[in-house]
Amino acid sequence: MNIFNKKYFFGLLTVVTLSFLLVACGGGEDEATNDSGNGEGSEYSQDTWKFVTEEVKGQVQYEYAAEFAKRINEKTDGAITVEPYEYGGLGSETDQVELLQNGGVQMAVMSPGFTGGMVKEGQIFALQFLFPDSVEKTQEILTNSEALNTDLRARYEEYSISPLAFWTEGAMQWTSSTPVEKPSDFKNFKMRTQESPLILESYEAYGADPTPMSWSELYTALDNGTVQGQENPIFFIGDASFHEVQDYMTISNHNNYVAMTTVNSDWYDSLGEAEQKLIDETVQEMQDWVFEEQQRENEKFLEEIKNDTTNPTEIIELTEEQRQAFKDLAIPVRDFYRENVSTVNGEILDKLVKEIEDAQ
Ligand code: 6CS
Repeated sequence: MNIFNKKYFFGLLTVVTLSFLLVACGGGEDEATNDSGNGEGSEYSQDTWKFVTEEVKGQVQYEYAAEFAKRINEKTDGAITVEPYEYGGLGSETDQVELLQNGGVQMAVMSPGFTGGMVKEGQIFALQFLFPDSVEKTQEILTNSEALNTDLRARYEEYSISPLAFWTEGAMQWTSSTPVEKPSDFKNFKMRTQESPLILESYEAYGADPTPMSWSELYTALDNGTVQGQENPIFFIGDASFHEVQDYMTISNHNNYVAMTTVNSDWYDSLGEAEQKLIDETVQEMQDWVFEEQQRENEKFLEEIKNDTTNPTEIIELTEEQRQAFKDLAIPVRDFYRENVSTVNGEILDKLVKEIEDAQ
């Protein structure tokens, strides 16, 4: 647990204004510490890049930005400093999307779930049971997919956001105040979701009553019963202490939590070839690193949740038959995506489905 123990801290998003000022003054909250030089003689000019994330220290996205900062610092002999920012000081997740778009920060780890109202195609990640059950295979597809890295990227670039990589933070599970084992358990169930309309649609398909909200409000909302459950990878459930205010965790593996490494498109285009290559290569190298990081964190927090006798959580492992009952209701949502969400007649989805089939 840390100060973001998240239950106390997040009432205090009033620090937003102050933090914006800090950003404007270039005051990164945790700059890359292991400066490997002062950049003299480096082929790179002195520069500072701000890198905002939706998570806090110890969680995958923030640790990703910190590792990226360290690598850039080393590779440029200290000429380029990357300042990673934890979630909490720069507004909500959707505020952070705007901040990247208007160039207030240069880089961001972004969850497509918070851009769904804008980049319609990005809602593809809301489709449950689409990616393989193997998280490793999923990471391979996210890394190599042309549908995502070329076609979907182009859709984001219409909004000045360039996703340079897609990666998984692990399989998502459900936590709840009443047991969830079959779709009827979701009937009228108040489910917290991210903002994408298609995520809401996916839970309505189970009969649930989805409510979008920021994760900063989630601990309290679960505690006071405003919502009865939520979905997230295990590391996030444990680190944000959601299990403390939930009685059950269903191992459903119904989807992967996908995050994107993004840059402001105009800023990226304005960089020299050497800087672009530096970023691209480092982002690619980080695909294996982040896979191992999420695996380590997810395993660690599964043990912590199991061993937390003060806040016992009953863990329900769905059988394949039980998962199939959810899958049967999730598959038709793909047609809804094709017909009502996609602006390219589901072409990106069709291509992705083919890539997934080929990869398996
Ligand atoms: O549930 C959420 O909204 C948060 N979950 C994760 C795994 N990362 C950040 C995100 O905002």
